[in-house]
Amino acid sequence: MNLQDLGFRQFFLSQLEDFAKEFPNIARIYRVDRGVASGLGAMGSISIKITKEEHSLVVGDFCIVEGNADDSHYNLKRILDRSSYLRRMRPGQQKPQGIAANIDNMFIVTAMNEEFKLSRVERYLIAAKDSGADPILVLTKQDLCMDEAAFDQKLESMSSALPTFKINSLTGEGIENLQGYLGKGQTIALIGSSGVGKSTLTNYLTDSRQQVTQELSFFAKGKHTTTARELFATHTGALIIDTPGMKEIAPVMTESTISDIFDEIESLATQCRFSNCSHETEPGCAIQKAIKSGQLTERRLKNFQKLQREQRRTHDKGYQAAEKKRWKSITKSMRKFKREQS
Ligand SMILES: Nc1nc2c(ncn2[C@@H]2O[C@H](COP(=O)(O)OP(=O)(O)O)[C@@H](O)[C@H]2O)c(=O)[nH]1
Ligand SMILES: [Mg+2]
Ligand SMILES: [Zn+2]
Repeated sequence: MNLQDLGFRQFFLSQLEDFAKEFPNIARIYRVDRGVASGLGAMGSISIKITKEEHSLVVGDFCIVEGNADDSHYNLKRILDRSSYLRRMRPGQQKPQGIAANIDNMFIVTAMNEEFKLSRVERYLIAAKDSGADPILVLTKQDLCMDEAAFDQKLESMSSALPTFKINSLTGEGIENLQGYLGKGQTIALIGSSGVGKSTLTNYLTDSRQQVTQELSFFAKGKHTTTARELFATHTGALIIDTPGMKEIAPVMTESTISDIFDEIESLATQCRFSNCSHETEPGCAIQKAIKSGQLTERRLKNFQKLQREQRRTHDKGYQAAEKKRWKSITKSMRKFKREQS
């Protein structure tokens, strides 16, 4: 297997200390299971033992392994620095969970029906920003869309210049327009809610029978098919990672990634009369003015503010400490109240 065809390039090459020695031991991870990962490299397809400490390994990683084909026991020596890293927060956990690495383009997949929500797309855009991969919006089930004009209008209210493609994965219509992202050695990851058609698109592009769509497996097992994140090769030599359904991604957010996605709101805010404007009822509010004139939607402002609150709640230690203190004092006064009542 040619490493370049696996997505290996200068960025990774420059991390090698001894090219001649390390080159034969480079593998790209195409599947991760408990305790073992599957990799592909010059040595062919291999299994790599992973210990607890190495559980940060994700699909798409490039790594250096140790071992040989004879005893088929490869060990992980080193994970190469990632050119991009898709990750998410999980409820009740402090540390983000890695999803996939070294992705060039992230396909945000959403269906052109009731499933479609701009606020969800904006959430995915923040996840893409955090990952370092370039986002592409892929709208599936074009055949089921009743009012395309209304749909386009919705899309326009999102200010970013996001490359957008409408497809029908059952017939393949529109998929040819994605070819620019599907060249040899290019890596893409599909993310989106369960049922939007990620596996169907993956199947169309890979023509593989390893992956069956939900519909087929429904009879077989009565549950979803995409159980593991896996890297597949498309007809055109691109590498594609399908992800099992994530209902709503909780991206790792910073003030700056949110500002990047909502940059027009940030720049409007600088034009408000008061520098501490809450954009509600203050006179001279540039944001309220933009909403009245139809330049900005109320929905977008609301989502922006919601994400900002979420960001502070999950990532801002000072905010968390203040909240904790506030709740402590509420609980205390409630106890006092109860005591006085009895
Ligand atoms: N009409 C229509 N149905 C589609 C399209 N793409 C996928 N589907 C159907 O949507 C269902 C869910 O697809 P699947 O690929 O399993 O979704 P996933 O959960 O995102 O992987 C299946 O029944 C597919 O046949 C499309 O473009 N048009
Ligand atoms: Mg699927
Ligand atoms: Zn304002």
